[in-house]
Amino acid sequence: MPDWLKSVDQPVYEAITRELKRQREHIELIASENFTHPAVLEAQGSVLTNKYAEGYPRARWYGGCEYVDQAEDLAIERVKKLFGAEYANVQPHSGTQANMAVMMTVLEAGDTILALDLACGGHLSHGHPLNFSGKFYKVIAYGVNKKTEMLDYDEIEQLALKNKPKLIVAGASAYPRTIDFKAFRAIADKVGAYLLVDMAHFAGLVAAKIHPNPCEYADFVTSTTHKTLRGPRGGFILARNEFSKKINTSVFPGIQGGPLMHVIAAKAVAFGLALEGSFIEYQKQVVANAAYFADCLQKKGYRVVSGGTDTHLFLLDLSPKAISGKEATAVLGKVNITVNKNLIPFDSKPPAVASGIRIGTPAVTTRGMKIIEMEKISDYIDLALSNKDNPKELESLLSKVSELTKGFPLYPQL
Ligand code: DSN
Repeated sequence: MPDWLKSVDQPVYEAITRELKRQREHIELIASENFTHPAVLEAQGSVLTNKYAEGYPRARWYGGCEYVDQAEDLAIERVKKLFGAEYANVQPHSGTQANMAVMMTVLEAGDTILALDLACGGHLSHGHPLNFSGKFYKVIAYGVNKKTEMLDYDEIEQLALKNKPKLIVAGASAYPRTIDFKAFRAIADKVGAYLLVDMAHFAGLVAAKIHPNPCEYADFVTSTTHKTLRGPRGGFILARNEFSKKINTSVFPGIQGGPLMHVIAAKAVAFGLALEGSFIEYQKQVVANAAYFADCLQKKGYRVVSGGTDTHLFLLDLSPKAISGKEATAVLGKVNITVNKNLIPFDSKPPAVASGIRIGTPAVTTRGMKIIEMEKISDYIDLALSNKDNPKELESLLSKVSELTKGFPLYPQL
């Protein structure tokens, strides 16, 4: 860890050191998290944090932007290449801000949007009543089919025909199946709606070309950079050139001031790494690990929502095991396995308790774990949940987890 921090601010240094230790010693299964490359950390911790650069490359409101322009140009060119997009804006500070900028580009307050219900895997920024999207716009939510727990495109079409949304949003935070972008495009065309695909969760899979590319169908594609894409925390927007001016204005000065140039440089590094061949192998392993992991738990009698996964994540319905998502998260935390509680479709429990947990494989795969480790971790999860009131068993599991994580060193260079 850096010596400066240690001597200047001991309490913050300690918090960071402890977090590094936690990341090293825990099995990280939160589907939206990953371990970014040290080169990304270095760019994000660089002197670019000192620079104001409101505006866009070669059209800034501040002097001295020639080198941050280079970084932003690299990020734009690389992300366009990665996804085959005509236009990119890499300034959104987050996925939510990327969604907000797109909505502000094509919607007026009070317009109707059609998006996936949070309870069925949607995201807060797709119309939750407490989020800007739910406050500014009229939100019609689609869900999943009760039997298959998968998107029901006939139902989505019926809702679109009935409610004539101006924008249809596809994409999710907790939906394990491939989304049919072509079907969404056809529905959007039928009602004259714009189509926004939020690919934040599966962007890495798209970049590796092992998942359909929403850029081929959507008017707007938004994403974060830190999930399967394995970059710094942030967002971006892709679209056709015709929307470039309007989106640029929506991001700045619409909803943001100075762009975070250190983060944009780190995004450029992450996009560069994602263009390398090894990124494809990594993403294939992420998906293979998730499928095998879900299978292992199913064989142990757990119910996997929708019967499996096509992506980097799956949902476990714990109601047959008579344990809530909240309790399971706490029990697994005791043995250094990190997950998050999650609503399952048609959940009878409130979001803060939830009947399920969400499990994702991007982070453990970055550590080098393969299906043999997924089998081990599924054993540990089962043992922990079956022995939640047995401190001795939990203690023994903690040592097994510790042995496993030691075999896959994380950030040995830090
Ligand atoms: N909070 C993120 C997730 O965990 O999926 C979505 O933004």
